[in-house]
Amino acid sequence: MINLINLEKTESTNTYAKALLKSGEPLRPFTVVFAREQTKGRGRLKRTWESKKGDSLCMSLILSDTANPSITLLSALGVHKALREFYPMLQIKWPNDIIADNKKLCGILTEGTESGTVVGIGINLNQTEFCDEISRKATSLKLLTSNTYSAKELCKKVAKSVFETIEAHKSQLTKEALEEYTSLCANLGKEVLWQDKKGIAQGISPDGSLIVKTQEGEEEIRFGEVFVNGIY
Ligand code: BTX
Repeated sequence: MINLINLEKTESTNTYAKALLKSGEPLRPFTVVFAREQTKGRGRLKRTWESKKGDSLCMSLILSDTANPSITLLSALGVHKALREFYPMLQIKWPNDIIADNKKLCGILTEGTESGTVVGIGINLNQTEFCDEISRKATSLKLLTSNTYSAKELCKKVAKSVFETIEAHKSQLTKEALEEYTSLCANLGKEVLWQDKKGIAQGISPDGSLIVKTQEGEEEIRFGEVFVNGIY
């Protein structure tokens, strides 16, 4: 089912996937770009994503949908489903970090183009240490389970799960998807800080926004970054 584009080394699987979409070259359904080594991994808001050959999973799914918050949240559900069989106590930090023990195991970068959407997924697999900048906030499957993982094998499993999740919900944040997401969301009930505001996260709205109760009333955060007290 999966059409795997297997690269030895690339700057960023998201950049590669976006170039493929832009080229107009016909792409088979369920195409995934996988790289054993990524040299310029990107996070959200121009941040960098650290990865190491053999220890990290770097992959990008290509979808024909236009980018929207539903895709972002459904992707997190799909990754969660694939990874929880290895470590059940995983949560999602809104909008789409997969976390364990309040540390980041996986980051997802969704980028829209005129002809489709790229869902870039970075998972820490076999690292036992991280660089100083992220050592307090990152974890890996190996640190959590003491096992070692094959990036390519896991890529196929994660890709299948994310494509299936998006298909099952027809690319929409359905009532069932919203319920599942809400049950896994680590933000809820916690104090969150964003821009210069703070409040308590109450829930997720049907359009995927984070609902926060502040002293002034209820606010919906549509996108961006929130800091959650107690989570990295
Ligand atoms: P983000 O902006 O939420 O996370 C980036 C931030 O997370 C960094 O500023 C740093 O503090 C921290 N960080 C960096 N590397 C790691 C890591 N390995 N583990 C934990 N924390 C880290 C999240 O962005 C989206 C990341 C997507 C990465 C994939 S990899 C395949 C694809 N290609 C590509 O260039 N990006 C995506």
